[in-house]
Amino acid sequence: MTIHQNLIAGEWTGTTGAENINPSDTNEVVGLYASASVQDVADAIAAAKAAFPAWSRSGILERHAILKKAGEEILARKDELGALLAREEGKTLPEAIGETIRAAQIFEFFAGEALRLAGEVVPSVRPNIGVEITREPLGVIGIITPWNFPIAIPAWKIAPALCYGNTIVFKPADLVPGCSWAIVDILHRAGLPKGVLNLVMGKGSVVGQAMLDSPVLSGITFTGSVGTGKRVALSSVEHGRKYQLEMGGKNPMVVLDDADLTVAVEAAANSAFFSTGQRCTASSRLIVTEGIHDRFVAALTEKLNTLNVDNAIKAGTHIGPVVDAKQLKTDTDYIEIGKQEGAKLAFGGELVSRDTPGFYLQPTLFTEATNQMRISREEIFGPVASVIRVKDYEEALATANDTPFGLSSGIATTSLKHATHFKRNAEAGMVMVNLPTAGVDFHVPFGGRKGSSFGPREQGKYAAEFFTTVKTAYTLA
Ligand code: UN1
Repeated sequence: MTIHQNLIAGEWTGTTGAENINPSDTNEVVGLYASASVQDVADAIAAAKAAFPAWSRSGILERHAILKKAGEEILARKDELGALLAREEGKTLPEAIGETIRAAQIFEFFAGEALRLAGEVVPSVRPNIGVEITREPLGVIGIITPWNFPIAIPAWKIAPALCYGNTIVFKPADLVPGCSWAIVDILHRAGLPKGVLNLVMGKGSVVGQAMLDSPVLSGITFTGSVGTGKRVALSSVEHGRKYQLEMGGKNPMVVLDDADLTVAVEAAANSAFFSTGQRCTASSRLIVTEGIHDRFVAALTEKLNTLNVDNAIKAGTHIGPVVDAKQLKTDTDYIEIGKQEGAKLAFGGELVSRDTPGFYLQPTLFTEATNQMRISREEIFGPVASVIRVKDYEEALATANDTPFGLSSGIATTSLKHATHFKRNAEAGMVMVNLPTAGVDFHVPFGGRKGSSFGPREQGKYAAEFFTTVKTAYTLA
C-alpha cells in the first residue's frame, strides 16, 4: 500500500505511518498515512516561518485564485471525497457528501473574502493627523482538528488562515487523516507557494505536543476535547501566543407544551442521533415540559424505531458506526452509568452486529433523567440522549442553562414570546428555534460560551478576529 506522506516545505515526505481503519468495516484499511516525528514538526514550523514574509504580502488575487480553485476541485470531487469521509469517520454517505460540499463552500467564501480585505480611515482627535486601522496576518498558525468533521473543520480553519495571509502547520486527527491529506494535496496543486501550508500527521502526544511546545507559532486554533483544549491554553499562555478553542457541549433542546410535535421530534432526533451523536453541537439533554412529555417520548421512540444503524456507505443507513473502539467503550460506559444513576432506558442501549464488522450502537434514549446525573452533565459524544421532565418554560430555561457548557441551545415552541425570551436568555453562543442544535451555516459566526469555547468566533467574516492582528497607524499631514 502506498503511503500518503506529510507535506513539509513543499515536499512530500515520510516513510513510516499508520493505517486508517474503516469503523463500518474494521477489516478495511482506508489508507496508510505517514506519522510525523518531532523533527518533522520542527522542520514544518521552520518552513512556515520562512514562507511567512512573502505569503503575508502576497496579492489578494493570488490568494483568491488558489482558494477558489481548491473549492472548485473539492466540489467536483464531492462524491469521491464524501465516500472517503464516510469510510474513515463513519458518517453516512449523504452526511459525508454534505460535509464535503460545505468544505467547498467555505473555500469559496474565503476566496471572496480575500478580495474584500479592508481597513478604516478615521480622523485623529488631534488636528492634521490621519489614522488608519488595518488588519495584518497573525503569523505562523498551528491548526489542530478533531476526528468528527474530517473535512469541514480543516476547511474552516485553513481557508481563513490563508485568506488573511498566514502560513500554517496543520495536524489533523490521527483517526481521520484521509480528507485532510486530500485538502492539502488540492491546495498544493492549486499553486500554494512551498512552506505556506505544512501537513504533519500523527499522534497528538508526539505531533500535537511538539506544536504546543514551539515558541514560533503565533497562534493555535484547536477543536477537540476539553482536556486537550486546556493543554493548548496553558502552553499558549506560557509562550504568549493567541489561541482559539472549540471544545465540548452538553447542548439542551427544550420542548414546550405548545411545540409542533413533528417539528420537535425531527429536531430532537437529528440533534441527538445524526452523525452518530458525534458533534459538539449535538443535543444530549431533551428538556420537556410535562404537558407534552409523554406524547413527545412516544413519538421520538417511534421515530427511533425507523432509523437504521448500519455501514455508513450503505444506502438507507441513517446512523453510521461509532468512530472507534475507545469511543464505543466511553458510550457504553455512560449507558451503564445512566442505568445506575436511575434513569430509565427507554430505547436502545445495545451493540448490534451487521454484515461488516464495525462499532455499531443503537441510538439510546433515557427518560426520567435529572439534570444532576453524570449523563446530563458530562459530554458523552455518542448516540446517547436523555429526556429531563420539567414543569414549565421557566424551569426549562433554568435547566438548559445549568451546565458547564454553552455552545448551542435549542427550543421547540410555537410561542413567539417564549422563543424571543429564549433567544435572549439562553447562555450559549448559538440558539436554534424549531431547528436541530447541530448543522450550522458556513458563513456566520460559530462558537460558544462557558466551558465550550475560548477566543474569537470561527467562520464568516468574524474569522478575521483570530487570524489577523490590528494595526493603528498615525500620520502627520
Ligand atoms: C455543525 O453542527 O454543523 O466539532 C458543526 C463539532 C463542531 C462542528 C459542528 N465544531 O462538532
